[in-house]
Amino acid sequence: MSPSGVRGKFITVEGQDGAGKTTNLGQIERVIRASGYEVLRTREPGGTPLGDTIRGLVLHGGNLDIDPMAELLLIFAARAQHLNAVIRPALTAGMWVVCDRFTDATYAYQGGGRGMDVGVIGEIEQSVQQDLRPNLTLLFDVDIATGAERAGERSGHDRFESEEAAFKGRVRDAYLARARAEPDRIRVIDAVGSLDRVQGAVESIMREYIDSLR
Ligand code: T5A
Repeated sequence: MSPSGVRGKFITVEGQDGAGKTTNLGQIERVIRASGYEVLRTREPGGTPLGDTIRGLVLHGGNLDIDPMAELLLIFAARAQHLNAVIRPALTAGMWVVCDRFTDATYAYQGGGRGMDVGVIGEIEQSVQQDLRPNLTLLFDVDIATGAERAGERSGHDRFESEEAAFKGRVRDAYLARARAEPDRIRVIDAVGSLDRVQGAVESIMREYIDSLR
């Protein structure tokens, strides 16, 4: 059951750094459009001028010695703005929203990676989002070495990409634990294979979801 006023569907895309989320967003959008729905693509942290400013701090504020609780609150501050200025209005207008990362990333990075209390994350989530949760989440899963190798091909690593392998392992474990807890919403894609295979899996999950609505 959707929250009141929401007519569109909220699709989120998750995974470790370098898993291939961004590469596959276009494919997700194409399947949705081909089924006759309008789509808005956005990302977190970001999606608004305030959110992009916070993104700059959280990803590149390596010199700021950001406290984990401050990081968590900055991410939810960006999310509050994004939800109220962009995501809710689009869903209310009947558009589908495809978001590159959302609150599962907070549970994975701040909860799993940084070890923040997931009960606290849940309380802030409830205050900021009320009853809004993603309808479907595609989790791109790769082993740590593959993710690091793919992310490593870019120059200038952000604060999370610069973390040690143990942090990345906890992020992956937290994502997979969430997928086990919510298998209907979070669909895991083995993203180690060729792009063709990954795109085939994306297409079949999206088609199955859209068919289930008819
Ligand atoms: N964050 C975010 C938090 O800590 N808490 C939160 O609540 C939120 C919302 C955001 C950072 O913020 C943190 C987590 C993140 O570290 P980001 O830029 O949105 O950063 O996320 P990144 O994961 O850094 O994005 P990346 O671009 O690194 O990862 P993607 O999008 O998963 O990977 P992508 O698609 O750019 O692909 C990486 C490379 O791999 C290749 C691509 O061509 C590209 O070169 N590739 C493949 N190669 C071979 N085979 C395949 N199947 C391939 N798929 C992709």
